Amino acid sequence: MDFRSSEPPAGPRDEDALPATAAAAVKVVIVGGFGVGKTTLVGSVSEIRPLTTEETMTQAGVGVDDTAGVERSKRSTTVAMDFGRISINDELVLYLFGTPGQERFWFLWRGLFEGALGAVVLVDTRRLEVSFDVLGRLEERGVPFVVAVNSFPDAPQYPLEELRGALDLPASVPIVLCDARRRDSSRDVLMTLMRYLHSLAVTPEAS
Ligand SMILES: Nc1nc2c(ncn2[C@@H]2O[C@H](COP(=O)(O)OP(=O)(O)O)[C@@H](O)[C@H]2O)c(=O)[nH]1
Ligand SMILES: [Mg+2]
Repeated sequence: MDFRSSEPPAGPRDEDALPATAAAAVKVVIVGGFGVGKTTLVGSVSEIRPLTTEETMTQAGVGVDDTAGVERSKRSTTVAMDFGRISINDELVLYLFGTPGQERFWFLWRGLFEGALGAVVLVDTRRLEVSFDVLGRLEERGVPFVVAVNSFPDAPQYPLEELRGALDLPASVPIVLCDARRRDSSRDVLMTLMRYLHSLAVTPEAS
């Protein structure tokens, strides 16, 4: 019997396997208000096919999900979470969990933050307020985070220090610009978080 076929083999792909050298796996959570680019960031940076639980937005979301100011192409919304993986080097692997920003999903937060070392908060300068609740919740929980300002073309641009003031962020919290659609930019955001977590571990009073 001839088993040759043009179909890809079933089961895990080689690139999905964890490198044999991986010594540490770290859980990182990507949060932010509705439509700030969480699913996009996890998708652009993940080396495995990202798992995403996007649902087409239905009438049920009308009046609940605030789509004002969101890209016109935003036709789906994350109902549970995004999941991806990125190897920072041969030994360190990050597992990324994108969580929905809508208030009706707060109940998911407890489980999602279990064991998380840190978080990335994505913000959209057209709608800073959609990320306020998320920032407050992270501060309450004492989860270390960095802020990434996602660049939408028509979004107003402010100096980062002005945004720091508007978001009421302590001077020690890193704030960076990013384009969540670009892998290198999303990777830089994660590297900023890793450097920040490292600095906190070395000098805990910096937080
Ligand atoms: N121009 C631009 N569009 C983006 C960027 N990030 C996300 N988008 C678009 O914005 C919309 C919302 O992004 P999505 O990742 O679904 O947001 P989420 O609700 O936070 O998961 C989508 O249509 C994306 O294609 C970005 O950096 N620049
Ligand atoms: Mg999403």
